[in-house]
Amino acid sequence: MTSDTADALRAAYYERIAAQQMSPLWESLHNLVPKAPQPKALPAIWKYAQLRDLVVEAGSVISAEEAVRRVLILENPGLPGKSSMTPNLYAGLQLILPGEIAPSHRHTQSALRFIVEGEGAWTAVNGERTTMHPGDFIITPSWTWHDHGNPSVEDGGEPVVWLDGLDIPLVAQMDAGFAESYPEATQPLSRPEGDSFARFGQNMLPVRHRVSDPTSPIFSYPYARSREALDALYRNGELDEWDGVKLRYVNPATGGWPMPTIATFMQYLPSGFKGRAYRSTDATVYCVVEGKGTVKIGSGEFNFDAHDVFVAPAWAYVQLSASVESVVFSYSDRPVLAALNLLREERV
Ligand code: 1HN
Repeated sequence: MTSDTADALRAAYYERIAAQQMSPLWESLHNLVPKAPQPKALPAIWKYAQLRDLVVEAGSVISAEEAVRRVLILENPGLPGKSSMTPNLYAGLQLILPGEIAPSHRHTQSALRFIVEGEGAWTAVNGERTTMHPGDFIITPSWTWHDHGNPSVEDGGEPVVWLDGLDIPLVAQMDAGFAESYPEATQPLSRPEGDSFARFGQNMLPVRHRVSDPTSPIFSYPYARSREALDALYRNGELDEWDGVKLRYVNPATGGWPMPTIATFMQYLPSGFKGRAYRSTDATVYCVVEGKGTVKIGSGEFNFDAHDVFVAPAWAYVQLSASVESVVFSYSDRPVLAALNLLREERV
C-alpha cells in the first residue's frame, strides 16, 4: 500500500468517526500534552498616555448608571473575542465621574480594584465603605455586595480611574458564574469606614475570630502602607536580583492570599535596577504605579511609564529594568496553580 493510499484511508476513516463525535487522539496528542506551556496569550502593553483620553471620553458616551459598570476591557491580542487578559484573568479600566454611582450587585467572580488615577471615590463591600487613593488595592470577594460612588464636584469629587482585575475566564471555564443585583442602587452601611482595618489590619485579630472562609477580612490595602514597607526594606539593604524589593499581599487571618483565585504583589525597583530573568506558570498582569523603565517579556520588549498595564503569559521570561525608581503592582492566578500543584518557577 502506498502512503498516499494509507493517507486517503485514514482521512476517510477520520470522516466516519467524526460523524460519531469522535477524533483520533494520535493526531493531537502533542498539542494536548505539550512539552512546555504554549500560551495563546501574548506579551502586550497598554500605554496609559494613549488610553487616558479614550477612557475619559467613555464618560460622555454612557453614564455609570446606564452602563452598570463603565469599563473598557483590556483584551489580550492573542485571545481575541475572549474579553480576557490571560486564560484565567480579566482586566479592564473603569471610570467613575463625580456624582455617579455604580449600582450594587454581587457575583461569584472575585474582583480587585487597583486605583490608577484620582482621589476620593469610594467602594462599599459588605456594608462598609472605603475611600480610594492612587495605588490602593481593594478587593471585592466572591458573592459580596459591592457598589462604587464618587462625591459631587461641590463635595470635591474628581474623575477616578481604576484597573479592575477579575477571575472571569476561570469562573466561566468552571461554569460557576452566578450574579444578582441589589434591589437599591447602594447597599445599606452597617459599619463605619475603617472598621475592618482596625479589626484585622493592625497585625491583630478580634480575640475570638474564627477563620471561616479563605477570603481576607480587610478589603482595602492602602498604598501609603505598602510603599512605606518597600521603602524601609530597601533602606535596610533588601534587593533581590530578580524582583527588586517585592512583597505579596496577604489575608491577615490566614497568611494566605487575599482572595482564593488571585494573588497580588507590589515591588520596588531602584533607579538603574536591571532585573534577571524569571518565569513561572502563573500568568501576570502588571500595573505601573510610579517610575519608568523597560520590561522584556518572552520575545517582546516594552518601555513602561506610570499607569501602563502589561501582561506576561505563563512561562514567558520576564525581566524588569528601571531607569528611575519605580513601583509596580501585579496580580496573577498563582493561588489556582499552587492549589492544583501546577506552580513551577525558574529564576535564571
Ligand atoms: C464588576 O462587578 C465590576 O464591580 C467591574 O466594578 C468589572 C467586569 C465583569 C463582571 C463584573 C465592578 C466587572 C464586573
